[in-house]
Amino acid sequence: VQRCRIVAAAEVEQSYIMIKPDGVQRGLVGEIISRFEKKGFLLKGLKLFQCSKDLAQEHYKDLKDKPFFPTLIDYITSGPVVCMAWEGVGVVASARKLIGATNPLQAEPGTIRGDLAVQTGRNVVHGSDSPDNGKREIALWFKEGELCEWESVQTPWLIE
Ligand code: IDP
Ligand code: MG
Repeated sequence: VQRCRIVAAAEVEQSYIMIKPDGVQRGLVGEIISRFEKKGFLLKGLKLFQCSKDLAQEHYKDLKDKPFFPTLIDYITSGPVVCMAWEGVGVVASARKLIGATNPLQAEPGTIRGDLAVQTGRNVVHGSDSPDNGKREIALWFKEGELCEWESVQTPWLIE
């Protein structure tokens, strides 16, 4: 309630964050979720999910002409992923910083990929690259009714 009073709705964005199958297999789910929780963003949706090839191809449609596209689709569909919708002012760009560069060897220490991965083809997590793509991806991965409308008791202690 307080957040709505002090932050214009237009400024609030959502980012689609996904822990990829390697992150799930390597037991990094808690570690990765924890980084977004501790930063102070609001979790609006969360599920463990085995995605189809069609969904993976739709999600990554901008990359369909890349040589690595078939192996990317195999990777993303190789096991369950954790789908998340995170909300907050500036969450899209901030999540990209928390995640780090696409190539984990170039990602800064302190970022998720910089700390937890070594190869682009196994870079443990996805984050939307724009607010529009955040909306598109959340609509793609979550069904009606799967997101929760709620307010965190922490909000007045995060936003003045
Ligand atoms: P991003 O995930 O940092 O936004 P994108 O360029 O959008 O990076 O690529 C999407 C995903 O495709 C990457 O996270 C990675 O899993 C995979 N990918 C990108 N480039 C390569 C590559 O050169 N080889 C193998 N996989 C790649
Ligand atoms: Mg991308």
